[in-house]
Amino acid sequence: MKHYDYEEDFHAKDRKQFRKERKIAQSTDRSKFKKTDLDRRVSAPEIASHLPRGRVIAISGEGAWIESEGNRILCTLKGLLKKEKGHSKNLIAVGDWVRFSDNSLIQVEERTSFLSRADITGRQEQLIAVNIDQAMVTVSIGNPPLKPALVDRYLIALEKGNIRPIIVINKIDLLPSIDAEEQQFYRTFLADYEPLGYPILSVSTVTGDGIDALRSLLQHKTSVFSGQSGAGKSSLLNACFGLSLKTGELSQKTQKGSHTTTTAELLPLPGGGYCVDTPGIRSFAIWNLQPTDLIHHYRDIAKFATRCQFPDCVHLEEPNCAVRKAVEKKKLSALRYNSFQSLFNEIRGGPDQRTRKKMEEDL
Ligand SMILES: Nc1nc2c(ncn2[C@@H]2O[C@H](COP(=O)(O)OP(=O)(O)OP(=O)(O)O)[C@@H](O)[C@H]2O)c(=O)[nH]1
Ligand SMILES: [Mg+2]
Ligand SMILES: [Zn+2]
Repeated sequence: MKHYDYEEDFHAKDRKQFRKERKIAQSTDRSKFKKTDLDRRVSAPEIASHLPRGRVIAISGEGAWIESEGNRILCTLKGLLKKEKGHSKNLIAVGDWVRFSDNSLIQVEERTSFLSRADITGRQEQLIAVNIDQAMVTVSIGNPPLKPALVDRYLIALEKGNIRPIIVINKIDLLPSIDAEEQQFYRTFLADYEPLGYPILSVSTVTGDGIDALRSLLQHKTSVFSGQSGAGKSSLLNACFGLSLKTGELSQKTQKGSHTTTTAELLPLPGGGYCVDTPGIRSFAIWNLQPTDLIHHYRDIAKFATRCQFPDCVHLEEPNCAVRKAVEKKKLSALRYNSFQSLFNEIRGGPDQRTRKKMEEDL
Protein backbone atom coordinates (compact mmCIF):
# COMPACT_ATOMS: atom_id res chain seq x y z
CA MET A 1 0.00 0.00 0.00
CA LYS A 2 1.30 3.43 -0.91
CA HIS A 3 2.29 5.53 2.02
CA TYR A 4 1.04 9.08 1.83
CA ASP A 5 3.12 11.55 3.74
CA TYR A 6 0.73 14.39 3.34
CA GLU A 7 -2.92 14.75 2.83
CA GLU A 8 -1.97 16.72 -0.26
CA ASP A 9 -0.41 13.64 -1.91
CA PHE A 10 -3.52 11.69 -1.32
CA HIS A 11 -5.63 14.27 -3.05
CA ALA A 12 -3.13 14.84 -5.87
CA LYS A 13 -5.77 15.10 -8.51
CA ASP A 14 -7.60 17.80 -6.56
CA ARG A 15 -4.40 19.67 -5.84
CA LYS A 16 -5.61 22.97 -7.20
CA GLN A 17 -8.79 22.77 -5.20
CA PHE A 18 -6.82 21.72 -2.15
CA ARG A 19 -4.49 24.73 -2.42
CA LYS A 20 -7.46 27.02 -2.70
CA GLU A 21 -9.07 25.53 0.38
CA ARG A 22 -5.81 25.65 2.29
CA LYS A 23 -5.43 29.32 1.48
CA ILE A 24 -8.88 30.05 2.85
CA ALA A 25 -8.20 27.93 5.90
CA GLN A 26 -4.92 29.70 6.57
CA SER A 27 -6.45 33.12 6.28
CA THR A 28 -8.93 32.29 9.02
CA ASP A 29 -6.59 30.11 11.05
CA ARG A 30 -5.41 31.40 14.39
CA SER A 31 -3.18 28.45 15.16
CA LYS A 32 -0.04 30.44 14.45
CA PHE A 33 -0.98 32.45 17.49
CA LYS A 34 -0.10 30.26 20.42
CA LYS A 35 -2.93 30.51 22.90
CA THR A 36 -1.40 28.19 25.46
CA ASP A 37 2.04 28.62 26.91
CA LEU A 38 2.55 24.92 27.47
CA ASP A 39 5.08 24.29 24.72
CA ARG A 40 7.38 26.97 26.03
CA ARG A 41 7.97 24.88 29.13
CA VAL A 42 11.07 22.75 29.23
CA SER A 43 10.26 19.12 29.16
CA ALA A 44 11.44 17.11 32.11
CA PRO A 45 14.72 15.30 31.64
CA GLU A 46 14.57 11.54 31.50
CA ILE A 47 12.17 10.38 34.19
CA ALA A 48 13.87 8.91 37.21
CA SER A 49 11.64 5.87 36.83
CA HIS A 50 13.36 3.83 39.50
CA LEU A 51 12.22 6.28 42.17
CA PRO A 52 8.78 6.35 43.80
CA ARG A 53 6.23 8.60 42.09
CA GLY A 54 3.76 10.82 43.90
CA ARG A 55 1.57 13.88 43.58
CA VAL A 56 1.97 17.21 45.36
CA ILE A 57 -1.16 17.71 47.45
CA ALA A 58 -0.10 20.75 49.48
CA ILE A 59 2.88 23.02 50.00
CA SER A 60 3.82 24.45 53.36
CA GLY A 61 6.77 26.31 54.83
CA GLU A 62 8.40 22.98 55.67
CA GLY A 63 8.17 21.59 52.14
CA ALA A 64 5.81 19.77 49.83
CA TRP A 65 3.37 17.12 50.95
CA ILE A 66 3.41 14.27 48.50
CA GLU A 67 0.81 11.55 48.25
CA SER A 68 2.21 8.29 47.00
CA GLU A 69 0.46 4.93 47.15
CA GLY A 70 -1.78 6.04 49.98
CA ASN A 71 1.02 7.56 52.09
CA ARG A 72 1.71 11.21 52.77
CA ILE A 73 5.36 12.19 52.73
CA LEU A 74 6.87 15.59 53.48
CA CYS A 75 9.61 16.36 50.96
CA THR A 76 11.99 19.26 50.56
CA LEU A 77 13.36 20.81 47.40
CA LYS A 78 17.06 20.26 47.19
CA GLY A 79 19.99 20.53 44.81
CA LEU A 80 18.94 19.93 41.25
CA LEU A 81 15.49 21.39 41.42
CA LYS A 82 16.54 24.60 43.11
CA LYS A 83 18.97 25.37 40.30
CA GLU A 84 16.19 25.25 37.74
CA LYS A 85 14.40 28.16 39.29
CA GLY A 86 14.08 30.80 36.59
CA HIS A 87 11.21 33.21 36.22
CA SER A 88 9.03 31.06 38.47
CA LYS A 89 8.30 32.06 42.00
CA ASN A 90 7.53 28.46 42.86
CA LEU A 91 9.17 25.50 41.21
CA ILE A 92 6.50 23.06 42.12
CA ALA A 93 2.80 23.49 42.62
CA VAL A 94 -0.16 21.59 43.93
CA GLY A 95 -1.04 18.93 41.36
CA ASP A 96 2.53 18.26 40.21
CA TRP A 97 3.60 14.68 39.61
CA VAL A 98 7.03 14.11 41.07
CA ARG A 99 9.72 11.53 41.76
CA PHE A 100 11.27 11.60 45.19
CA SER A 101 13.92 9.93 47.29
CA ASP A 102 14.71 10.17 51.01
CA ASN A 103 12.24 13.01 51.55
CA SER A 104 13.74 15.04 48.72
CA LEU A 105 12.06 15.93 45.45
CA ILE A 106 14.21 14.76 42.58
CA GLN A 107 12.16 15.48 39.51
CA VAL A 108 8.98 17.22 38.41
CA GLU A 109 7.13 15.71 35.46
CA GLU A 110 6.09 17.79 32.50
CA ARG A 111 2.74 19.49 33.11
CA THR A 112 -0.36 19.06 31.02
CA SER A 113 -1.95 22.29 32.26
CA PHE A 114 -1.44 25.08 34.75
CA LEU A 115 -3.12 28.05 36.36
CA SER A 116 -0.69 30.84 37.11
CA ARG A 117 -0.57 34.57 37.55
CA ALA A 118 2.10 37.24 37.92
CA ASP A 119 3.24 37.71 41.49
CA ILE A 120 2.87 41.03 43.23
CA THR A 121 6.16 42.38 41.79
CA GLY A 122 5.02 41.47 38.27
CA ARG A 123 8.42 39.89 37.63
CA GLN A 124 7.75 36.29 38.55
CA GLU A 125 5.21 33.69 37.65
CA GLN A 126 3.25 32.24 40.52
CA LEU A 127 1.73 28.84 39.92
CA ILE A 128 -1.61 28.27 41.63
CA ALA A 129 -2.30 24.67 40.58
CA VAL A 130 -1.15 22.37 37.79
CA ASN A 131 -2.28 19.25 35.91
CA ILE A 132 -5.90 20.34 36.27
CA ASP A 133 -8.81 19.57 33.90
CA GLN A 134 -11.09 22.46 34.73
CA ALA A 135 -11.27 25.60 36.85
CA MET A 136 -14.30 26.82 38.73
CA VAL A 137 -13.96 30.59 38.33
CA THR A 138 -15.89 31.46 41.47
CA VAL A 139 -17.59 34.83 41.71
CA SER A 140 -20.61 35.97 43.68
CA ILE A 141 -23.38 38.52 43.65
CA GLY A 142 -23.96 40.85 46.59
CA ASN A 143 -20.70 40.52 48.45
CA PRO A 144 -18.18 40.35 46.92
CA PRO A 145 -19.95 41.94 43.92
CA LEU A 146 -19.79 40.41 40.44
CA LYS A 147 -16.64 41.49 38.58
CA PRO A 148 -16.63 40.64 34.87
CA ALA A 149 -13.11 42.03 34.42
CA LEU A 150 -11.81 39.51 36.94
CA VAL A 151 -13.64 36.70 35.15
CA ASP A 152 -11.98 37.78 31.89
CA ARG A 153 -8.53 37.65 33.47
CA TYR A 154 -9.19 34.10 34.53
CA LEU A 155 -10.49 33.16 31.09
CA ILE A 156 -7.24 34.36 29.54
CA ALA A 157 -4.96 32.73 32.12
CA LEU A 158 -6.87 29.47 31.77
CA GLU A 159 -6.67 29.51 28.01
CA LYS A 160 -2.91 30.05 28.27
CA GLY A 161 -2.67 27.22 30.76
CA ASN A 162 -4.86 24.73 28.84
CA ILE A 163 -7.58 24.46 31.51
CA ARG A 164 -11.32 24.46 30.77
CA PRO A 165 -13.08 27.36 32.50
CA ILE A 166 -16.43 27.00 34.25
CA ILE A 167 -17.96 30.20 35.61
CA VAL A 168 -19.65 29.69 38.96
CA ILE A 169 -21.82 32.53 40.24
CA ASN A 170 -22.46 31.93 43.91
CA LYS A 171 -24.90 33.51 46.42
CA ILE A 172 -27.78 33.51 43.98
CA ASP A 173 -30.07 33.48 47.05
CA LEU A 174 -29.17 37.17 47.48
CA LEU A 175 -30.66 38.13 44.11
CA PRO A 176 -34.01 39.38 45.50
CA SER A 177 -32.28 41.48 48.16
CA ILE A 178 -29.73 43.34 46.01
CA ASP A 179 -30.73 46.59 44.36
CA ALA A 180 -32.39 46.69 40.95
CA GLU A 181 -29.27 48.00 39.21
CA GLU A 182 -27.18 45.12 40.50
CA GLN A 183 -29.86 42.64 39.51
CA GLN A 184 -29.79 44.05 36.00
CA PHE A 185 -26.00 43.84 35.99
CA TYR A 186 -26.20 40.13 36.79
CA ARG A 187 -28.65 39.58 33.94
CA THR A 188 -26.49 41.53 31.51
CA PHE A 189 -23.51 39.44 32.59
CA LEU A 190 -25.40 36.24 31.82
CA ALA A 191 -26.61 37.54 28.47
CA ASP A 192 -23.14 38.74 27.48
CA TYR A 193 -21.14 35.74 28.69
CA GLU A 194 -23.37 32.87 27.65
CA PRO A 195 -22.50 33.37 23.94
CA LEU A 196 -18.81 32.91 24.78
CA GLY A 197 -19.56 29.23 25.20
CA TYR A 198 -18.23 28.55 28.69
CA PRO A 199 -20.52 26.73 31.12
CA ILE A 200 -22.05 29.19 33.62
CA LEU A 201 -23.67 27.96 36.81
CA SER A 202 -25.72 30.11 39.17
CA VAL A 203 -25.56 28.47 42.58
CA SER A 204 -26.29 28.96 46.27
CA THR A 205 -25.07 27.05 49.30
CA VAL A 206 -28.01 28.57 51.21
CA THR A 207 -30.87 27.37 48.99
CA GLY A 208 -28.98 24.49 47.34
CA ASP A 209 -29.67 25.91 43.88
CA GLY A 210 -27.27 24.52 41.29
CA ILE A 211 -25.37 22.36 43.79
CA ASP A 212 -26.31 19.05 42.12
CA ALA A 213 -25.22 20.40 38.74
CA LEU A 214 -21.95 21.65 40.21
CA ARG A 215 -21.29 18.32 41.93
CA SER A 216 -21.78 16.38 38.73
CA LEU A 217 -19.40 18.68 36.85
CA LEU A 218 -16.75 18.08 39.51
CA GLN A 219 -17.15 14.31 39.76
CA HIS A 220 -14.32 12.24 38.22
CA LYS A 221 -12.40 15.34 37.15
CA THR A 222 -9.52 17.27 38.63
CA SER A 223 -10.70 20.81 39.28
CA VAL A 224 -9.51 23.97 40.96
CA PHE A 225 -11.69 26.57 42.69
CA SER A 226 -10.28 30.07 42.39
CA GLY A 227 -11.64 33.56 42.90
CA GLN A 228 -11.86 36.40 45.38
CA SER A 229 -11.84 35.78 49.09
CA GLY A 230 -15.37 35.41 50.41
CA ALA A 231 -16.95 34.30 47.12
CA GLY A 232 -17.71 30.96 48.76
CA LYS A 233 -15.22 28.48 47.25
CA SER A 234 -14.82 26.41 50.41
CA SER A 235 -18.54 26.66 51.22
CA LEU A 236 -19.37 25.27 47.76
CA LEU A 237 -17.06 22.30 48.19
CA ASN A 238 -18.60 21.63 51.59
CA ALA A 239 -22.11 21.84 50.10
CA CYS A 240 -21.29 19.52 47.19
CA PHE A 241 -19.42 16.84 49.09
CA GLY A 242 -20.25 17.17 52.79
CA LEU A 243 -16.68 18.28 53.56
CA SER A 244 -15.82 20.45 56.53
CA LEU A 245 -13.41 22.98 55.07
CA LYS A 246 -13.07 26.12 57.12
CA THR A 247 -15.19 29.03 55.91
CA GLY A 248 -15.19 32.63 57.10
CA GLU A 249 -17.57 35.54 57.46
CA LEU A 250 -16.98 38.66 55.39
CA SER A 251 -15.33 41.50 57.27
CA GLN A 252 -18.04 43.69 58.81
CA LYS A 253 -16.06 46.81 58.10
CA THR A 254 -15.02 46.32 54.48
CA GLN A 255 -17.49 43.61 53.40
CA LYS A 256 -14.51 41.81 51.91
CA GLY A 257 -13.57 38.19 52.44
CA SER A 258 -11.39 37.34 55.40
CA HIS A 259 -8.86 35.13 53.59
CA THR A 260 -9.95 32.03 55.44
CA THR A 261 -8.32 29.39 53.23
CA THR A 262 -4.59 29.96 53.55
CA THR A 263 -3.00 27.22 51.45
CA ALA A 264 -3.99 25.41 48.29
CA GLU A 265 -4.80 21.77 48.86
CA LEU A 266 -5.64 18.93 46.51
CA LEU A 267 -8.60 17.08 47.99
CA PRO A 268 -9.89 13.67 46.94
CA LEU A 269 -13.64 13.91 46.30
CA PRO A 270 -16.09 11.31 47.58
CA GLY A 271 -17.26 9.30 44.57
CA GLY A 272 -14.14 10.08 42.51
CA GLY A 273 -12.22 13.07 41.29
CA TYR A 274 -10.00 15.68 42.90
CA CYS A 275 -10.39 19.32 43.67
CA VAL A 276 -8.00 22.07 44.72
CA ASP A 277 -9.43 24.63 47.12
CA THR A 278 -7.28 27.75 46.93
CA PRO A 279 -6.87 30.90 49.02
CA GLY A 280 -8.89 33.88 47.75
CA ILE A 281 -7.00 36.29 45.55
CA ARG A 282 -6.74 40.04 46.10
CA SER A 283 -5.73 40.77 42.54
CA PHE A 284 -5.07 38.82 39.40
CA ALA A 285 -2.37 39.95 37.00
CA ILE A 286 -1.79 37.69 34.01
CA TRP A 287 1.70 36.32 33.54
CA ASN A 288 3.46 36.73 30.19
CA LEU A 289 0.79 38.52 28.21
CA GLN A 290 1.88 40.79 25.36
CA PRO A 291 -0.38 43.70 24.37
CA THR A 292 -0.51 42.43 20.77
CA ASP A 293 -1.63 38.98 21.92
CA LEU A 294 -4.49 40.25 24.06
CA ILE A 295 -7.04 40.55 21.25
CA HIS A 296 -6.58 36.88 20.33
CA HIS A 297 -7.89 35.93 23.75
CA TYR A 298 -11.05 37.98 23.15
CA ARG A 299 -12.56 36.04 20.26
CA ASP A 300 -15.75 38.12 20.32
CA ILE A 301 -13.78 41.35 19.92
CA ALA A 302 -11.30 39.92 17.41
CA LYS A 303 -14.21 39.14 15.11
CA PHE A 304 -14.86 42.86 14.58
CA ALA A 305 -11.20 43.95 14.68
CA THR A 306 -10.56 42.81 11.11
CA ARG A 307 -12.94 45.53 9.89
CA CYS A 308 -11.12 48.48 11.50
CA GLN A 309 -9.84 51.17 9.14
CA PHE A 310 -6.25 50.98 10.36
CA PRO A 311 -4.52 47.61 10.41
CA ASP A 312 -2.63 48.57 13.57
CA CYS A 313 -5.77 49.78 15.34
CA VAL A 314 -5.63 48.98 19.04
CA HIS A 315 -9.36 49.73 19.38
CA LEU A 316 -9.10 52.52 21.92
CA GLU A 317 -9.21 56.00 20.36
CA GLU A 318 -8.70 55.41 16.65
CA PRO A 319 -11.23 56.75 14.16
CA ASN A 320 -13.41 54.24 12.30
CA CYS A 321 -12.70 51.50 14.80
CA ALA A 322 -15.09 48.67 14.01
CA VAL A 323 -14.78 47.34 17.56
CA ARG A 324 -15.97 50.58 19.15
CA LYS A 325 -18.75 50.85 16.57
CA ALA A 326 -19.88 47.32 17.43
CA VAL A 327 -20.05 48.29 21.12
CA GLU A 328 -22.07 51.41 20.27
CA LYS A 329 -24.49 49.35 18.20
CA LYS A 330 -24.70 46.80 21.02
CA LYS A 331 -23.36 44.05 18.80
CA LEU A 332 -20.47 43.61 21.20
CA SER A 333 -20.63 43.44 24.98
CA ALA A 334 -19.64 46.66 26.72
CA LEU A 335 -18.54 44.60 29.73
CA ARG A 336 -16.11 42.66 27.58
CA TYR A 337 -14.87 45.75 25.76
CA ASN A 338 -14.30 47.64 29.02
CA SER A 339 -12.25 44.83 30.45
CA PHE A 340 -10.27 44.53 27.21
CA GLN A 341 -9.56 48.24 27.29
CA SER A 342 -8.37 48.35 30.88
CA LEU A 343 -6.29 45.20 30.56
CA PHE A 344 -4.71 46.51 27.36
CA ASN A 345 -3.74 49.77 29.06
CA GLU A 346 -2.41 47.88 32.03
CA ILE A 347 -0.17 45.49 30.11
CA ARG A 348 0.98 48.19 27.71
CA GLY A 349 2.85 49.43 30.74
CA GLY A 350 0.97 52.70 31.11
CA PRO A 351 0.53 52.89 34.85
CA ASP A 352 3.43 52.38 37.21
CA GLN A 353 3.51 49.35 39.42
CA ARG A 354 1.74 50.99 42.34
CA THR A 355 -1.15 52.29 40.24
CA ARG A 356 -1.38 48.95 38.49
CA LYS A 357 -1.67 47.15 41.79
CA LYS A 358 -4.38 49.54 42.83
CA MET A 359 -6.23 49.00 39.54
CA GLU A 360 -6.12 45.26 40.00
CA GLU A 361 -7.41 45.57 43.53
CA ASP A 362 -10.23 47.77 42.34
CA LEU A 363 -11.35 45.22 39.78
N1 LIG B 1 -25.67 34.36 51.13
C1 LIG B 1 -24.78 33.42 50.86
N2 LIG B 1 -23.61 33.39 51.53
C2 LIG B 1 -22.73 32.41 51.22
C3 LIG B 1 -22.98 31.45 50.22
N3 LIG B 1 -21.90 30.65 50.12
C4 LIG B 1 -21.04 31.06 51.04
N4 LIG B 1 -21.52 32.14 51.72
C5 LIG B 1 -20.86 32.88 52.80
O1 LIG B 1 -19.75 33.59 52.27
C6 LIG B 1 -18.72 33.69 53.25
C7 LIG B 1 -17.39 33.25 52.66
O2 LIG B 1 -17.42 31.87 52.37
P1 LIG B 1 -16.11 30.99 52.17
O3 LIG B 1 -16.56 29.66 51.71
O4 LIG B 1 -15.25 31.05 53.38
O5 LIG B 1 -15.42 31.78 50.98
P2 LIG B 1 -14.05 31.45 50.24
O6 LIG B 1 -14.24 31.83 48.81
O7 LIG B 1 -13.62 30.06 50.51
O8 LIG B 1 -13.05 32.50 50.92
P3 LIG B 1 -11.45 32.41 51.14
O9 LIG B 1 -11.11 31.09 51.70
O10 LIG B 1 -11.18 33.54 52.07
O11 LIG B 1 -10.85 32.65 49.79
C8 LIG B 1 -19.19 32.84 54.42
O12 LIG B 1 -19.73 33.72 55.41
C9 LIG B 1 -20.26 31.97 53.84
O13 LIG B 1 -21.23 31.59 54.78
C10 LIG B 1 -24.24 31.52 49.53
O14 LIG B 1 -24.55 30.73 48.62
N5 LIG B 1 -25.07 32.53 49.88
MG1 LIG C 1 -11.92 29.26 51.37
ZN1 LIG D 1 -10.25 49.09 16.06
